[in-house]
Amino acid sequence: MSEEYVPSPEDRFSFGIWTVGWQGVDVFGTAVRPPMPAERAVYKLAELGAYGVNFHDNDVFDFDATEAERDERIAAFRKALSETGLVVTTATTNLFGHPMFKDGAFTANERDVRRFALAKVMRNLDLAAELGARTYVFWGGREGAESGAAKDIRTALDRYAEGLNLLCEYVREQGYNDLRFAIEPKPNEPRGDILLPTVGHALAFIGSLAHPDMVGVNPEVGHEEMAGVNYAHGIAQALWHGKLFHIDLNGQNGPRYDQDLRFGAGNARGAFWVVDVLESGGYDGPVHFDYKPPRTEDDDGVWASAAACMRNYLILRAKVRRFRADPEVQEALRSSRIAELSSPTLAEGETWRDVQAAASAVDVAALARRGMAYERLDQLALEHFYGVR
Ligand SMILES: [Mn+2]
Repeated sequence: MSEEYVPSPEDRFSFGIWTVGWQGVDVFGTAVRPPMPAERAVYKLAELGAYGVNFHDNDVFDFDATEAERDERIAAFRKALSETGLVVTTATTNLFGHPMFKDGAFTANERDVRRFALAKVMRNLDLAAELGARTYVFWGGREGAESGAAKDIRTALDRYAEGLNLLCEYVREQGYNDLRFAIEPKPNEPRGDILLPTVGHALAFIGSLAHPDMVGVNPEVGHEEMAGVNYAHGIAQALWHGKLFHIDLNGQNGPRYDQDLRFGAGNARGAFWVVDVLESGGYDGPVHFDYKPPRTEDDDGVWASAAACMRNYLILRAKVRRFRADPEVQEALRSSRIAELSSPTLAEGETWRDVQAAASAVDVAALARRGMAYERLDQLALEHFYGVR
């Protein structure tokens, strides 16, 4: 039975190098674990059954590395990738760690910061393309403010769009045709309020860009739940727009600091519906985890938590499949008229006139009396989730 929960590269699980490499530095405490070279993360993740990795430029080499150091670090990373067969699915830029980015990168008030940030991205786009990444993520964690007069939000959005438009041009002119951009929303932390706080804000913003077809979203479970919204609904809407380019799976217990728990922890029942949406089709990117092994863990704990992300996904996938295949569930779905929502409200050839004319024939009292039977349906889902069916 437990055999089916063993990850393999066909499952397309991927991890950020920074996840298992997190040293546990937080607002109140210093590092609890030693630095982890990117290549060690690659070898260990391959052993655990992962398929790919995602990296920030400064996960591989330091911000102030010399050219020789940069080359040496990239060579070690590359060697680990070729020896393990792990794929670079995704890459991104660290535009938040260095003190120069204290007021943001693309939307920093200081113009020189913005120009440096764009050059830093372009340099890592070259490396990302060389390593075969298909998605390039933008998490604008420092793009925001703590106070009202500090940032003119409409002007900041002008600069945000200007930056992404320039980078789209760069990718097109360099001929990196396989590369797409994905914006990762977050409501707050590290800034008091971050620009593009939710999936909805990001989707609306993308529509105003010069090359909207090149840009999608990378929603993170915890970030949406920090905003109190339903992650499964968020990714379903992103799929509906054709914009779910990437996902960041992890765990969170509601609106509080960004917990970055392993996937399946935190809002576990929410995770069941997340897997249900992903398994129902339409998402073709890697099943990517962006979590942080808690500060309480030593090196063994780091790998236990990484393995658990994949195992929990496979456990939930098996449960979701059993739920969908259960004849009693199928009968309950019929009782709740789930399939009826697929019928367009107007029949072919009808107009508003037909709807208007038919209104008097609708049995209002009968519709008002009839229950939707969602409680029975949801109890079946819960029982599959609890493991008693
Ligand atoms: Mn997070």
